[in-house]
Amino acid sequence: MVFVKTHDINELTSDLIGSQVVLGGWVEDFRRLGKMSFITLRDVTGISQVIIRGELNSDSDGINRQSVVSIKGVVQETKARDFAFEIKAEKIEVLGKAVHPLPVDPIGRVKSNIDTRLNHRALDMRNQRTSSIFKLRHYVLQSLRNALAEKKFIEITTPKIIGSASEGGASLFSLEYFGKTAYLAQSPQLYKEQMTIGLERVFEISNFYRAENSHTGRHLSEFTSVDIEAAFMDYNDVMDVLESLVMDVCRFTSEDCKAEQEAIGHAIEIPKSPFKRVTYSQCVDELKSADEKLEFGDDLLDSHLRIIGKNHPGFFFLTDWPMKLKPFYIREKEEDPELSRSFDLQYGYLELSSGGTRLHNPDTLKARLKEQGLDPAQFQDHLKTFDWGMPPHSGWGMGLDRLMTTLIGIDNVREVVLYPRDPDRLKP
Ligand code: AMO
Repeated sequence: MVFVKTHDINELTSDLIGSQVVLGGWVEDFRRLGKMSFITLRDVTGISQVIIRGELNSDSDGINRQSVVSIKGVVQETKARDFAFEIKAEKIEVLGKAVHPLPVDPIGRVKSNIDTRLNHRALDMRNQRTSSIFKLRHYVLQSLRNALAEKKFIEITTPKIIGSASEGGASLFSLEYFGKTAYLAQSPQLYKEQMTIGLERVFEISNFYRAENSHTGRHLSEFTSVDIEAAFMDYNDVMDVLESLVMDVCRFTSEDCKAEQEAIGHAIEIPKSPFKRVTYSQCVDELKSADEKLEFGDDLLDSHLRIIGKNHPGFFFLTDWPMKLKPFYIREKEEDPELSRSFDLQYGYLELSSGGTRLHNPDTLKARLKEQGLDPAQFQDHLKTFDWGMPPHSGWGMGLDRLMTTLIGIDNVREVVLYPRDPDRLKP
């Protein structure tokens, strides 16, 4: 029994030369050369070379690639180019044998398509590119949480099983809930607005659910949303918060995640700040001059956004959408009530976030619900909080999975989600 790990591979230093250590990891390569054998051992932190002289113990016979092993040995200097040190093995124990051949080659020498990799995701995670994507995702979350806490936002967790639609009726998954119908939350919209009453500035990072039958590289049935809501802020203020977070994430990952960028083969760019703010009306003019047939008030189709995205590459805000295209909770511009205090954050054609200033007057909110064909009685639990001293507030929701794809320069959200859910994928 040697499997109590004393060190991760990246903890081996010259101070340890001559000392006994116990490492644990996976056999990336195993070669016999006469009476010597060499193991390339990988753990989550790096790779090391292990040297076995002669037949060490019966277990070393059974070693094959990708099995998990525990190795007790002494750290020594090495002549091998790719390693800082090597371990002279004293005892090896195979803790879990890997079958041969494996359904996915973790080294990536044999390429697998994305469906095969997703069907064997845990094994795919031993691939350096894949694991680096998820390490980056971890650092992005860490950076977002730190930046929001610094801006005095309080993290909340809202329910995901809800009794009525959070944003109106569309795209809801329903489920049976002790004899009643419940739904999976599409967003924390109503709860996050309500929380501004007591906490002023809140954020949530959670999974939400959309029953959209979309088959694209940017839509999932279950996605991770980063949401904020802030009392006493206007939509311009929350755009500033969003821009500052995106800048922080890009700077932090670009500077501190060099190994991950190298493994992915993509250098994270630090965008130019401030991000451009382009109004919806300006986009309509740009589309008309590109001979697109559309009028003020029409929604922007994917084909339109591709043109706008070419005109404005990288991050930019698309602001001041017509009121009629926006959900019931968005507030109008007093100086031009056909327009809303709203925005999307775009990365070229891709929508990363949308948000705006909210209505906080309960009478106007009730009237707007009716205008949009929604029944205020269905929103009673929400509306009653507006009589308890609701502050003016604004917020946004950002798709974390989409943000990840822009950072690492790929166009399929499935690459950055552990076990993606889409209309064709419910397992594993
Ligand atoms: P919206 O519906 O625009 O706004 O969603 C916000 C952001 O969430 C991401 N997103 C998705 N990502 C992957 N797959 C999906 N099916 C999917 N749907 C949405 C997008 C999108 O920009 N309550 C408002 C936000 C607010 O005003 O605070 C909302 O949910 O990146």
